[in-house]
Amino acid sequence: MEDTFILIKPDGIQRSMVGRIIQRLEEKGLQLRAVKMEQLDESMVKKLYPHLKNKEFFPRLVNFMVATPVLAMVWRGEGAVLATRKLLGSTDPQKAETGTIRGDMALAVGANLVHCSDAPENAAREIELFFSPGELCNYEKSTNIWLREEPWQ
Ligand code: IDP
Ligand code: MG
Repeated sequence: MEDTFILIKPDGIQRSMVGRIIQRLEEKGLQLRAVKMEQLDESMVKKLYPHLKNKEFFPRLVNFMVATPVLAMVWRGEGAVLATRKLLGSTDPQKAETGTIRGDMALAVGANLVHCSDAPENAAREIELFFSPGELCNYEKSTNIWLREEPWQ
């Protein structure tokens, strides 16, 4: 089982997409471990996006990310990091495939609704940034066996 970090950005909050985005993650078979609504500041955006700090668009990205609170979450499942990257689609919604969250629900790279981790090591770092270990719920869902490779075993 793998954990990944998902964050609904201010446009998702403003456009009332929280329910629909969570529904897509649940439908995929992922399990919610933690959720928190939080107002980010510039230093937190820098910590979330250390690889973008020197980009010319970074000041605009900061303004966007601090515009309203965001919804931070931890989701668990087999191959959860790659599965959620695919579910979100390309960074630029204009290039994202139809059927993906960004492809179906957004139009601009500066307002692409959701963040998700791009690798297991980044997922661990991002989860630690937003949650203490005690905030991550450990529980078994009775449906989990029906998401396995061989559910009948
Ligand atoms: P990702 O969100 O698909 O992982 P990253 O390259 O990590 O993509 O970029 C993080 C976020 O920075 C993007 O989701 C998007 O909101 C913003 N961003 C990335 N590239 C651009 C750009 O060229 N213009 C404006 N915003 C960008
Ligand atoms: Mg990224």
